[in-house]
Amino acid sequence: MITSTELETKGNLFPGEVKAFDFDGDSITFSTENNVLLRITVLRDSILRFRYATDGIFENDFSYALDKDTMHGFNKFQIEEDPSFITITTSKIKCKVAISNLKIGIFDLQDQVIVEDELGFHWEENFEFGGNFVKMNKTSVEGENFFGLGDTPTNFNLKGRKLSLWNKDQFAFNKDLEELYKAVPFYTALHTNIAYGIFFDNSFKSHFDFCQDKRNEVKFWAEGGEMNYYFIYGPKIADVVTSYTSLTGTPDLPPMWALGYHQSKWSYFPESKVNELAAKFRELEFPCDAIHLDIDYMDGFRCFTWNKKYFPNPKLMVANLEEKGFKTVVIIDPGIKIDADYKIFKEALDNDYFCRRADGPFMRGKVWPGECYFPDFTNPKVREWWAGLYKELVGEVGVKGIWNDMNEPAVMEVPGKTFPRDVRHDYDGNDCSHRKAHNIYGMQMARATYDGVLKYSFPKRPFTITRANFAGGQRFSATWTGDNIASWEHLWLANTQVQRLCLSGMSFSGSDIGGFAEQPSGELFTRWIQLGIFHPFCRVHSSGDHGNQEPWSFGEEVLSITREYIKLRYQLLPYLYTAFHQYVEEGIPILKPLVYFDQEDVHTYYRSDEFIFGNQILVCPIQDPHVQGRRMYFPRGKWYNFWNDEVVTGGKEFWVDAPLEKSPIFIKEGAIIPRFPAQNYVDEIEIEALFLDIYYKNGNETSILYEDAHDGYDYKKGRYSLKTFKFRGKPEEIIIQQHKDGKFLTSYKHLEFRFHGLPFEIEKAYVDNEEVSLESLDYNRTEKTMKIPKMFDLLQFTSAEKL
Ligand code: MIG
Repeated sequence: MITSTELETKGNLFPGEVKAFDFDGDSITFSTENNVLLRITVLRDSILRFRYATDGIFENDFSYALDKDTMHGFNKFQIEEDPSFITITTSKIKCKVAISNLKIGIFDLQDQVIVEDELGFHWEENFEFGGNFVKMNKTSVEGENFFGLGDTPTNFNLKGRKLSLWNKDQFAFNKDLEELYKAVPFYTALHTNIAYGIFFDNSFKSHFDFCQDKRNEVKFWAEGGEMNYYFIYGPKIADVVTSYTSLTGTPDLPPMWALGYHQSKWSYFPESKVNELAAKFRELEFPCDAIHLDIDYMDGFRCFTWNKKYFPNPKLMVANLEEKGFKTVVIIDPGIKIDADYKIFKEALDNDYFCRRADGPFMRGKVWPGECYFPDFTNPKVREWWAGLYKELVGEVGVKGIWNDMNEPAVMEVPGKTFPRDVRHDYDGNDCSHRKAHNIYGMQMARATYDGVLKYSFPKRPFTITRANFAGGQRFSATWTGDNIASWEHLWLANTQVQRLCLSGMSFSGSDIGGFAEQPSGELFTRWIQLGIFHPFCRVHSSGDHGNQEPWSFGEEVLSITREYIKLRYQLLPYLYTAFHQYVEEGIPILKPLVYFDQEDVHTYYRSDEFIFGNQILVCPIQDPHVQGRRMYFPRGKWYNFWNDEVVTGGKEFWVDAPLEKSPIFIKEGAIIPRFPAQNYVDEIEIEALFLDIYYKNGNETSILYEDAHDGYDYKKGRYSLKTFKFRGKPEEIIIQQHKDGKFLTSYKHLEFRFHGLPFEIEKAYVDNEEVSLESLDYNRTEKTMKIPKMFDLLQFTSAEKL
């Protein structure tokens, strides 16, 4: 009997023997007896691109994921040929191509296996779709671990999981769900202390099997397009992630206010409610920088309109909020209401900007406004038009941030909750169906939005956030994890997902704090805030129909605890901003999972509760109700308890106390942590002194501090300040060297040091090799604080006995 799969497909096809190969610059192209082409491009000494064609013809080489400014870097290589293999050797790796079957093996220079093809490249013709399903199988070395893959809501280590990437609106999603809002076909693997990454740059629905079907086999395949992937060598996870992020790009720095606290709900209206909300934050001195308006601000859910009954004068409202230190962020969806009297609809219709079905008519679907058509954001002309639509909203009304939702794209009441596969897309001149464009639709909407918000915010920096995204989409937008639930499991998920997004190039992310669906208890809300202050994007949002989720909705205790944590976030803004700068410049994730922090420590492979915020703060959220503490794992090294300066030596698990008002926070020894005074909103006050908390270490540690004007683009002209502090501690001496870079002059005059864990009493101080009196530094012996002129190069503090 013939099964339906056999009817639909021909079964697996293979390349066969290599017949010839050829060079061209940094590429080598192989052709086989079965008319397969493989082109290997050496992008850098640690990055190889593999591209396969099945009919002897490559497609037009086009990718939305890659950053056009990506640098190729050092890529010298050698080729050797012997009867069985052709070997490509760079200064870091060897890639062997088997002549008999085109299988690939990649080794380090010590001939240690990094990864080898199992079946290798193969494909299957799909008759229904009229194209290939392209497949790759590789062997997995014993004990291999897998990390990454976007927002996947499952265990942090992906070993043993099977997942597919197809952007999907999943209201109140659950753990282990296969498809969610984003598609980031990139993972990092780690075995025998060697890390490497695979970035499968294919926007069709893709699938990954991390040793589930077979315990020593990894598979990835896509339902169309080319087998086109990048191999990225580590050997550190950090190398893999930063290389991937430099391939696919990073965003510009956001305005600092976007790193403040955001308050949202579906929806705040009318204007009087918004004003009350704003007033309440200030009255309670609960810091807040942004208020989000959800779909009800619009007129009948028509994008780029206002409901004039609720918001009679948006410009005035936005200006009044701004005066109190609040930025207004509003939502914009892709669905455009079919309404002949609606200007935006008419414009798109007249210019043929809407997506069409394969046989001609427009793609029609129901979303909030009712029946809608959808702009084809994969068309550059459409993106330009869409960007221009922000002229009024951002340029004139003064809205400071745009929130893009429903761009998976989501369609209501249809099977699959999205467009049918036949819908046509421009794909920047590479005309295709929705099969190929689906996963990048949201990213291209976010891109068009970013272009518009940038244009009309300039010379200020834009803020944009999107729900759906694809690899590389971090260049255009922040993101959040979508419609979660007010449950303890979802607090755990938020923690895992945001760490995962950070390993997937998308550091500017966060969750709906407190949960979107249902209502959190005060305890859950508090614990979630305690986690959320360490997420690069920090917003409370809820569906609004299960009760209130403003921080004062849970009584006095919750209000006062959560306020302290939000204040802590505001105090740590210079530290977070510095981590953001490192992300922008070097692709370093803002949150570092423990395995990223110390991959030589096997204990970290399956740990995901704890993470490092920036470079030196260890955080472990409380993820269970009614507990007074928990066991947590401390990575190797010494850690100061943030609350009482007790020192813990890591490499082990310990119990930590965590009553509701104290969530576990630890500081790496030797760290110098910058701190602002608490403020109600960013730039409320002029900073007169920057606090530096100095955590003593018997040894060395380097800390950095990035500063600029907090908004605008002067920093790109050199008006930034990047300081490197080199701390060196001995039993009776501390030396701090400061290295300064950049032309930005900070407003404050001096630094306020606070020493933690000092093992000796400071009796003598030297600034730039001159002895100064402790009085002149305002040294407070009990508090261990002192004032230091900010421009020093070298500080030395010793006990009297020393000299
Ligand atoms: O169908 O705009 O994830 O944050 O509040 C729901 C209303 C549409 C889903 C988003 C959510 C937002 C909601 N939206």
